[in-house]
Amino acid sequence: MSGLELIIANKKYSSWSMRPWLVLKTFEIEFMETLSEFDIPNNSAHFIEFSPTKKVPVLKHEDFTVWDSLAIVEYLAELFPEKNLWPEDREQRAHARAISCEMHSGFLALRDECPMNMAREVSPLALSPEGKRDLARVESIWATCLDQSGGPFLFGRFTIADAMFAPVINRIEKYRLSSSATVEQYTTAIKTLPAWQEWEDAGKAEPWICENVEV
Ligand SMILES: N[C@@H](CCC(=O)N[C@@H](CS)C(=O)NCC(=O)O)C(=O)O
Repeated sequence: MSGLELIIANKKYSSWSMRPWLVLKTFEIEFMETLSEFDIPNNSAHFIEFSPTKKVPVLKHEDFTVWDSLAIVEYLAELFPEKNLWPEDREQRAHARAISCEMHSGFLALRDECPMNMAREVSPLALSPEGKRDLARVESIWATCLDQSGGPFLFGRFTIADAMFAPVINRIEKYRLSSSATVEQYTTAIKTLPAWQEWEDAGKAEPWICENVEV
């Protein structure tokens, strides 16, 4: 099936764009990619041309538009039921949805203090107490899932839940936030995904710098 277009922003910085992009690539779903650069001085006002929220990602399916990363991946899961983008087991699927929703609506301190940045030089950053709590919760989610599934991904094979958490791998690496065994194990799984490598390489090659998120 074609007719899908994913509109994203800079691969260096746009963690919400990365999530559905990783799902599309990893599940080998054909799509067209359109990158619309951030325009920070003008508050990315041009995003309104394709996004009702003025935010990315946006998925266009012929003349239908879905915005918001989680709604997009849910739409893809319905469009391609045979690909099992969520775990097949009902309880695991509910678990995967619960942690994906937790990621989508939470971890604000961790996300604010350590913006995703594919090209950042690795250098340590001291998290606030709230940031540390967020990180501890993420690590506990990963440890529980990997223990239960046996890895290498949260539910054994790659699912939407992994895409939702993938940008945290960049944050942990670039800001040297943790070297726990769980993080190391999960980092290896995520970073060996061909889709991750493709995104990271493209992000590193981008010439645009957004000073406001260069921490
Ligand atoms: N809840 C939204 C968040 C989207 C979002 O914040 N996207 C950022 C880029 S990663 C954006 O478009 N920022 C532009 C702006 O806020 O002006 C989602 O999950 O898609």
